[in-house]
Amino acid sequence: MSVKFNQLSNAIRFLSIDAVQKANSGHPGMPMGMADVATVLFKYHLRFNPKNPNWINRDRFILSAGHGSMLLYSLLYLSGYKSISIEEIKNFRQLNSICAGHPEYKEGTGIETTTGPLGQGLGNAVGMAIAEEIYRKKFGSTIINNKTYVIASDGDLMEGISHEAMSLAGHLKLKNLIVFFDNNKISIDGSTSLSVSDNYKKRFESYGWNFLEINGHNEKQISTSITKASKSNKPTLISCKTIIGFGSPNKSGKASSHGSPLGDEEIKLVRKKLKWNNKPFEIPQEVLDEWRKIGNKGQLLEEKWQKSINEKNSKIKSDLEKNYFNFDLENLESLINKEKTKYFESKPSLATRQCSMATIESISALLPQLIGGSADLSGSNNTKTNNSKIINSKNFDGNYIHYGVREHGMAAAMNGLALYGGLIPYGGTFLIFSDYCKPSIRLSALMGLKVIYIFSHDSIGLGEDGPTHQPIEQLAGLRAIPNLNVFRPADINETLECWEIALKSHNTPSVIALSRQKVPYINPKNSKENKCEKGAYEVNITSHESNVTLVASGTEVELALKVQKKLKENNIHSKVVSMPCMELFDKQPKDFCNNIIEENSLVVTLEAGSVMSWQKYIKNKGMNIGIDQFGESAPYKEVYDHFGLSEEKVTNFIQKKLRE
Ligand SMILES: Cc1ncc(C[n+]2csc(CCOP(=O)(O)OP(=O)(O)O)c2C)c(N)n1
Ligand SMILES: [Mg+2]
Repeated sequence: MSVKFNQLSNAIRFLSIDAVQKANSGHPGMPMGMADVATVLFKYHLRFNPKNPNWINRDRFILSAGHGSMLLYSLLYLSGYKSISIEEIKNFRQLNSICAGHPEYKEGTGIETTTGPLGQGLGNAVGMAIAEEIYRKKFGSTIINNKTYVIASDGDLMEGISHEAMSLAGHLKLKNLIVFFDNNKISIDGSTSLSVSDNYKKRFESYGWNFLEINGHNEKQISTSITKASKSNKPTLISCKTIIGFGSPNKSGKASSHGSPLGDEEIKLVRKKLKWNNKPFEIPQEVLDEWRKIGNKGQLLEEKWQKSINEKNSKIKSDLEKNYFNFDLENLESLINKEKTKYFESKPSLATRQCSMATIESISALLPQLIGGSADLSGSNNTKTNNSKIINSKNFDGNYIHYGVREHGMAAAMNGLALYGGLIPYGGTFLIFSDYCKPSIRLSALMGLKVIYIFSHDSIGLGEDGPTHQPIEQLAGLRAIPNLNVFRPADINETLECWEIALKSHNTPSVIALSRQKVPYINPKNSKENKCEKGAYEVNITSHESNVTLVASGTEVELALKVQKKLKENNIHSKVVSMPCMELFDKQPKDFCNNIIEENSLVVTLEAGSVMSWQKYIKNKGMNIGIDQFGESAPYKEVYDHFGLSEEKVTNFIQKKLRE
């Protein structure tokens, strides 16, 4: 007897129902509602190979409505991914299970990315779809032609980030992006009519999208819409009218099925209604076989693809492998050293944002994988260089994206670019607007992605634009994020070194905070060693008997050196330490740290921002000099002076402290 379509989708429904019930926690409603759409997608359209989840030309499947994660685990288990066994499904939401509540991303498992924070997956998908266009342009459409499919919920489309991401996708005409909108008109508080009256058709058409509307429980309609979407020259939103908790007599169509187990009694009724006479977690062999057949088709697809590559010239083959799997580290090191030597000779005074631009210009010649961009501040962030080639809807043969004034969308898209594989995204805005990217930065860190955030105008040093633009607490906030390196280089030498570290940090994203104002060259001697790699180093010491240690970052290293000079005029010896990256310093052995910041000296930290992240370095004595109030609008030197960050004032503080 042949297996019916609804037996395939019911397998998803019951795995989800049973896993949530066993965990006594989770979201059954969405997987029950979207099981039909997902089954059609996997059965007839999605090109994937469970035997090789890393196949580069696989279609990407992103669950933006990540709370419905049991939908994804069910699909991966049923179609035959090794990563998800039935035991793992039984362990849903338990410690160390791959079947976490909201999985983010796990390489080689079929979990491309799903999101806890609603809307992020949509932004990631835009980045993935851009990545696909870039690859396709480079390698040709017989080699790269994958689609990016997303399931998004009401909540995803209510989030602000969805507006940024969808608008950018429409502008770039990302035709291989197909979003299924789980239009069940229910969110946690109840009917979506409580809070939203958007006309989705008009909304998406105004973005330049193709809009289709279907019954999300009708196999034929679902399949036809995907075929239509595949042929479109625009991104497509398929609005799927579905019933949340489909099959539950008492909870379907209701918010009560969204985020809690259905309960034993109700589950019995669903089993009866959907004619599913199997025990929990039991999938009839013929249903499982049918699902595995769906998965097994992928191996053939990949083999065919591999053959088409083998038929291409070896240059394309090696480029694809090289570009995708690694990049030229050795050449990067020697390039950085060459640049360091050049600047050691000329010792230029430059704003560190200019230093970053010079760095990008030289490394981008070596690294075609670098994909830059800015949220409409290219000239201020200095992210665009003479080697930047603009990507637009007509031509993806480039390395620079004008993201528009869409910081959040940009950051989420950068995560997607990195997730696709082989590309290294960097993108800029002012440090103050890092707050507008924060949820995505946090996810870069959580997922361990190589994304480089370029945040210029990194302090009150931006001057006249005033307190709305002057970051105070931003560095402290970013430093509080685990697995994120926050760099604040002091000159061109440090900027080159920080960029090198960021490029070599395979599982850690980086923030590079850069100044608007000029800084002098401070590096005392030319060395091949990357001193920023240990987070901090001694810049200058006036005597080994010094009793003051000045620890500063970025633009305040210049101030520290000036204070040191003044102290020396008063016979006080000191050491100046530059600390471009706290996270790296904090990982060094104790001896190294104690040697840099000596216990028995008066430790004074200097940074034009919140002192919060510096408090750990002064123990009981010492001083944190910084700014813990909003800035002021004035020429920057006056603002520095106003907040006590002048050589005279800092020197006086220190002398006073020494007299205590
Ligand atoms: C940014 C963000 N805000 C809030 C939440 C909590 N949350 C999870 S699902 C959800 C809304 C549920 O409605 P919908 O998106 O339509 O999903 P459905 O219930 O239809 O599955 C909310 C508010 C979240 N995950 N992310
Ligand atoms: Mg909903």
